Amino acid sequence: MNKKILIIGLGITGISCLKFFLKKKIIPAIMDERKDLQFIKKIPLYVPCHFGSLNRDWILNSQLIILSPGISIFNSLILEAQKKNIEIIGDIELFARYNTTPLIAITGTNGKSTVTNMIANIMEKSNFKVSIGGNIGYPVIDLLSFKRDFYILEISSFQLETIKKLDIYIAIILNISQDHMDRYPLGIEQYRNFKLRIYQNANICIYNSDDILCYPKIFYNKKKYITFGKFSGKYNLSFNKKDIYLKINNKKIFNFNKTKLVGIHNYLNSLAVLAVTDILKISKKIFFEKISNYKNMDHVLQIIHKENGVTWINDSKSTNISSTKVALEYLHKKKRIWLFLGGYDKNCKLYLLQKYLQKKDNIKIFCFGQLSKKILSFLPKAIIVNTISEGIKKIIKLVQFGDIVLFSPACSSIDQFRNFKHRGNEFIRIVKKIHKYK
Ligand code: UMA
Repeated sequence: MNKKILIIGLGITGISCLKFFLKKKIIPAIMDERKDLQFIKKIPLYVPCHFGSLNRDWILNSQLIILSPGISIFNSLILEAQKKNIEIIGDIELFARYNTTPLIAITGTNGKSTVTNMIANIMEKSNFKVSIGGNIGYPVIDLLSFKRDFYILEISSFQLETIKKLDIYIAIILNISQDHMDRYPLGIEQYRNFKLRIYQNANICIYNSDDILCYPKIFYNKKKYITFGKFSGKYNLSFNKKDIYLKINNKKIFNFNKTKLVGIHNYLNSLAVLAVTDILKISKKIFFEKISNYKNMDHVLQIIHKENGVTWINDSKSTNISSTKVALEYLHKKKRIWLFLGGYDKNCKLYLLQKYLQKKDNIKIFCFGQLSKKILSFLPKAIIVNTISEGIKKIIKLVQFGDIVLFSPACSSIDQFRNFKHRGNEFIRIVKKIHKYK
């Protein structure tokens, strides 16, 4: 490759791409708007670096740009480069150009990481060699060094912005709702259009047939389509008094109440997983066994402390409204909930929570971060705190036996934290510390 290559963004994606090129004896230039990158000293001196801003000359004089997902293709300099016909791709497209391993790829507003993990667990148990990667936190380029039967990728809308031809064996869209509206000024349809790109070169498309936004815009004869949903689809649910059954083509085959899996959202996730395992002809016995014992990921409805009848729950993975609603639906059974909301403004219709929260008694709201004043404007009874530590200290004096403290912010974390994991770990650390020295 004799092109002048520029990598923009030196987070885990940019670094993985830099390593990939250097291994191939190709020297790209690198650029990041931050100056204080910790690992600058580790970058070989012969790699041209520009830090502290986006350098227009470098961008417009490059021939191939590898854009990190955190930087929008609608950035004005990137648009200028596009007009000059400079090729712009992301790490997923770069990976696709070298990959020969079949892919299972999952997108959706919520549940992607859970479904990625569930599929991997079941396939491993069935003796497939698999690795997971993508938005779940492992850059896809790193997967190329592992020989596997399948790679299972979690792919975000940001990553789908820069794909050109990504051959996928099975592509899944779990659900689509308001998220990242700061990045998509034209609204949810624009966000949806990027999500739908996952179907472009997929052999089999699995989608949620209760959610119209997940439907492909065009159906092709050469592709296979499989549906799942709470009420509709080949794989769906049936409610019978307290029991909730998994049905295939209207035939009950499994009672979710006999498992440790909790929440309708997880039952729906497992329907998509079953569709995949059926394609791969994995036995239902393995599916049932793995699903029955599935434990939530860290930062998803994670019980972190119980004391004096009060349960403290970390749900920091909730970075949008629908995910917080899922948490409240699951927990709100006549218990009083102390809810932490807030963070970075993604221009999503956060006020939609107002109608939902007003219907529920017994929810006390503490808000923090960049969005706290906005939250107060539509939830006037909310209490603003400067830090989560301040909120925890206040709540600990007010809670009573049976209460739940839920950290499910409904917003992105990047105003105060590195990411949702950093935010969740801080919540856990402070809750534990305050209880210890109480
Ligand atoms: N940067 C700029 N200018 C910008 C934005 C970022 O220079 O306008 C620089 C930053 O200074 C930083 C670097 O770019 O040094 C960060 O790059 P990045 O934001 O693309 O982050 P990575 O570390 O490469 O992580 C990315 C994904 N991050 C985002 O999409 C924001 C990770 O998803 C993903 O796990 C990782 O690639 C591996 O694929 C995180 C995420 O928040 C978890 N995803 C969003 C979500 O799930 O809602 C989509």
